Amino acid sequence: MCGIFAYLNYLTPKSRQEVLDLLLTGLKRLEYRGYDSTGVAIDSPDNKNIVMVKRTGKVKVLEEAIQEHFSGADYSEPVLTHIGIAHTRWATHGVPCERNSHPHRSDEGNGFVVVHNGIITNYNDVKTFLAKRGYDFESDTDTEVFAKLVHHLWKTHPTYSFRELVEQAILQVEGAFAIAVKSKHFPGECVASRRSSPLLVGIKTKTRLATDHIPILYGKDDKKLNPDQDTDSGKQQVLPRSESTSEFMPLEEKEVEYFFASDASAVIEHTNRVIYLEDDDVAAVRDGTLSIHRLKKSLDDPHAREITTLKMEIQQIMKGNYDYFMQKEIFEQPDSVVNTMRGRVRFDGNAIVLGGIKDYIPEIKRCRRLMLIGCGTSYHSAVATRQLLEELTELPVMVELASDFLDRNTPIFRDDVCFFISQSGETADTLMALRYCKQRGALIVGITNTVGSSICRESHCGVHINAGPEIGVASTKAYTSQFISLVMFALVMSEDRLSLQQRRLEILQALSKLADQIRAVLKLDSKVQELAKDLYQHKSLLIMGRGYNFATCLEGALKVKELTYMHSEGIMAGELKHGPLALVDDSMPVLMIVLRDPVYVKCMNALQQVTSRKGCPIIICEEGDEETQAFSSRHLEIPRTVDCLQGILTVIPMQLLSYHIAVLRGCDVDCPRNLAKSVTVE
Ligand code: G6Q
Ligand code: GLU
Repeated sequence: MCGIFAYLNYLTPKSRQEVLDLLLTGLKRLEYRGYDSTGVAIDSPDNKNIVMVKRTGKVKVLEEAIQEHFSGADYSEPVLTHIGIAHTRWATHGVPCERNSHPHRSDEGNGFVVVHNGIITNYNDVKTFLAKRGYDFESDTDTEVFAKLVHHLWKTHPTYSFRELVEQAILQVEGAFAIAVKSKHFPGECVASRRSSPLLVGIKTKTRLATDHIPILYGKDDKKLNPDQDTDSGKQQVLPRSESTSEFMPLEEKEVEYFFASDASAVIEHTNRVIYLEDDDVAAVRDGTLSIHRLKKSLDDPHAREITTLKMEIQQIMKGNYDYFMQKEIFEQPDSVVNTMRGRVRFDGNAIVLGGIKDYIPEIKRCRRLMLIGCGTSYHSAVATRQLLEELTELPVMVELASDFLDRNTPIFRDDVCFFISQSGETADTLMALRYCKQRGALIVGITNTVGSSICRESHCGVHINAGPEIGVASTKAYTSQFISLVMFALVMSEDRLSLQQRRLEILQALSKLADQIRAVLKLDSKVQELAKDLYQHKSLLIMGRGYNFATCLEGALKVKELTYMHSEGIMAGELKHGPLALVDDSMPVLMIVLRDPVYVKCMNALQQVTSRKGCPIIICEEGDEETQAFSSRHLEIPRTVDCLQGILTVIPMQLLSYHIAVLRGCDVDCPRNLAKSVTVE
């Protein structure tokens, strides 16, 4: 969910060239968030239109295009008041290409243009509504519907202010977004809003601001609403005006500059005075006045939004309050798992819709077997969900390391369904395996985090895991989002199996609690840090488990290896007596996962084998499981969830442990030696 940056100067002379430089610099500050394409929109030199430049690739490409398109005397003339908007895109709907890049426009005349971060989940319904009213769409994105919806409201409600038009459009869309909108019909005005995606407003004035708060307003602008125009769009009524009761007034400054951005790293070099918008806030600037509105009034609403003073440096802001991107991504998982399920899992109706594969489900149900193919962490997400897939699809499920799969020239048949799991969507081994299977007539399903990637494009269908860009080389939130995506697929495959409804319901209920349970596990961070101090000077770490948690052992061992350069091995607890037990003595670090699930007794058996050889394992167990805890003074307690989802919770202490050991060993957490984020060579 990438980057928005908008700049409004009011009675502050700036040439269009200076504005474009500001917009480009703002995008450069947001590059670290990961993106695949960019774009800007400014007023044309004659002030009669809006001009846009959009490109796939890096900001540098956009910069070169701007130099080509926007140069000459017209662009060096100072302009007193102007609003420019800019965007870095991480595609979720529509491959990365120029016509899918933002800003998106309402019509040929660029009447309204919008930049958007997030996902409009009901965009198909809105698109149908607008298409019936004569709108043609030029992109494959969800975002475009917003620009055209505002335009439709403008045509049907000519008395509405710009802010009211955007508000009404927001009331009609579902999903997550941060948006900024500009319009040639409302020059010098900007409206921005957010719901589940971050957005802030930076304020720069020549003199110190007269206030530290901006009131929250409700309801209509001072314009009589033409009642008979309110019936045709079926929209929710805008609240009747309730005078702002607060002692604050909207910010009315003479010479002022406003910066709208996804995070403060794009603003800090201009001003340290910012307002962090909250969900459903609508920020509007008109005639230099900034006002904050809310769509719905609730009792616990504050009277005003505070203008805070930033104290962080750019570098610190880019990683939030974290020291590394990987650490930030570990702590993003309560949100990323929700984004993976957003618009797909309907907890009220216990229904699941995976739009990217729903047309292929009948064919998949008739297949001979499922094959899950990937590398590294992506392969582990396949191991983690294999048992559930077998249970709910009642099909044979094979999990394959792409490299070994290719080495064996594995037989593949036309009635095979092959899943290719890849965060980057570019891993060479996985891509080669995809092409091998496609040549043999199998159905190809892509599970990726990168729209427009090779694996995404070459698959017949697929699921976008919507984890947001993952910057750290060591995969964390992509793993849990891949895991969830495969669980959702298993639930879709079994929706018509009467005998499985109870099991499905149990899993759906567990999914609805997952984000909070992940937050609870993250609270173990300082305890894990203490354990890391015991371990970081050792040479090896054995991680043991079985059943639904064998994948966690493999993934945990991989995290330890790639981040700390320590040897680590994921061991199937059932294999202990067949060799690995020889490694155990009072000096070998061991971590064991022992949860109250169908293999609990067998795991306890393994635990006793280890302790009887003087092993002193760290144990990951369920909250309150005193019987298990009795076997070790070092244990991490995690919340109870349904057996097939335990692996989402048990992997998090492993992620944290590998992170803290890496820090203690002075390793480069985000860029471990010898590794790349995407292995595009075989
Ligand atoms: C794990 C690493 C690495 C990665 C594989 C597959 O932390 O990031 O093991 O999982 O290289 O990468 P893709 O998921 O992008 O195919
Ligand atoms: N869903 C929008 C798109 O795919 C915005 C994606 C983003 O957050 O950059 O264009």
